Amino acid sequence: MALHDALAERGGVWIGAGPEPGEASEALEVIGRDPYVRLAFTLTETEQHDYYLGFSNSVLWPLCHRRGDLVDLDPDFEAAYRAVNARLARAIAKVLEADDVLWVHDYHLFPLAQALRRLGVTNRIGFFLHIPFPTLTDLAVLPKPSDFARWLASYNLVGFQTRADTARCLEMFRADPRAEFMTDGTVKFEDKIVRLGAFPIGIDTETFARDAEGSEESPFRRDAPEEYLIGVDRLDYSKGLPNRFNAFARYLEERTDPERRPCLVQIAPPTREAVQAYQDIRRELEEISGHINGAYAELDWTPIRYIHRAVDRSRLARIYRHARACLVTSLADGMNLVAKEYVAAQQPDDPGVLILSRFAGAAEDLTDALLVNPYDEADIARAIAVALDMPLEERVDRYESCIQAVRDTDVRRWSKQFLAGLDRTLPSFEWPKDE
Ligand code: ADQ
Repeated sequence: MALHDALAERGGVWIGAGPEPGEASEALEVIGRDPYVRLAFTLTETEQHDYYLGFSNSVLWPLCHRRGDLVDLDPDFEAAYRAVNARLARAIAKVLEADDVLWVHDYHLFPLAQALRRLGVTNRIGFFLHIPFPTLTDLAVLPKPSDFARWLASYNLVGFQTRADTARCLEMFRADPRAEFMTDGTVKFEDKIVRLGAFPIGIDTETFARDAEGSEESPFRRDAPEEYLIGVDRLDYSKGLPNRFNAFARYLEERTDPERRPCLVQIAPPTREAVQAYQDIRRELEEISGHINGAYAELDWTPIRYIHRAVDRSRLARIYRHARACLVTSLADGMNLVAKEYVAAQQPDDPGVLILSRFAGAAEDLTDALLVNPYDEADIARAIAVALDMPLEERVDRYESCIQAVRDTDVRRWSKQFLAGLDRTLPSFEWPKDE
């Protein structure tokens, strides 16, 4: 959505992986022209397995989300990752024009700029990392952790979600004797100069708020739970769903008024189901929710409604609006847009309460949410009790602070600030060669 708006406004070309695996090709295929040109590159079946599910989602994703135990160091994965980035670079180099600016997104493409520079590409290239940047200890899980510095230094500008991510990346460069810190805040690495910075991503706040207002009727057609909390996450082990469910059970166990029967509505569509860790988390959650419903349900009350599929966005906005609280309990998360969507969807004169993990990037900005330690189920259970009993005045105060932070990081501002920052960096053909 963010990039769609930026491209439609500024003009440009979108390049991404095609929807289906096919034959490896050195060319990009036009898959759309309106409102901007879209080009696709094709992954083969093997690359889909080794590059996408393999190195991207079974090495880099767990590594960046502090799950070194889930990293699969199959050498074929690493080889496919390098090969796909090199082939994509060749395909892009063929269509790139002299004054084009490239904006590369996310962990699937860390080495793309290095591969492009090797082909002689001197255009400005920016990179935005949507997920957390790893610590030095996390990086040490990789066979060649020092690659990261070279990959990143090939960009002109590297953007992170938070100041904490930026600090971790600086720490990586600080630990590398090849890096030098320049007085203008950039990092010189071998013959390259890179600028690093935090560009917290956001949502289209006004559109989301409008969608939420759409209709005052309940988003549930019938049989609406009277008082509910909402959770919306891709079904991913980084999102802290087992601890959320267990904390909710703990809240139910400890509540002083047994007549109070809130419901946790959890919407969690499956992703990356070919990866074992995702099959495991799905099974674990089904067991926990079945167990909790078995223990606490009454004939007219189901404590956890667990919906295992995607929900239409405007309906989602209304579900947020009617929820008394939203639970975001990620163990690690780049930003977490659900937190911002929930705030944007609230009714200003009677808002719900955001319960937010300290380990989600969003906690750096939404400091007046109810911040919790997601590893501490008692802490989350306490926050649920506090949220459900919070007086109106405090809810409004917290909401006003949070909505301000959501507006300040609106997605349009995010893309404008990043691209303006990239435009200000030195084009690479002006890089000082020797000093
Ligand atoms: P994700 O890990 O996917 O994104 P998040 O930021 O929460 O996490 O974004 C999920 C999006 O999908 C939200 O817009 C949400 O509304 C939507 N969504 C989730 N479940 C849905 C459902 N069942 N039906 C409909 N919509 C659903 C990665 C990083 C994050 C970072 C984003 C953006 O992991 O940390 O915030 O990129 O940079």
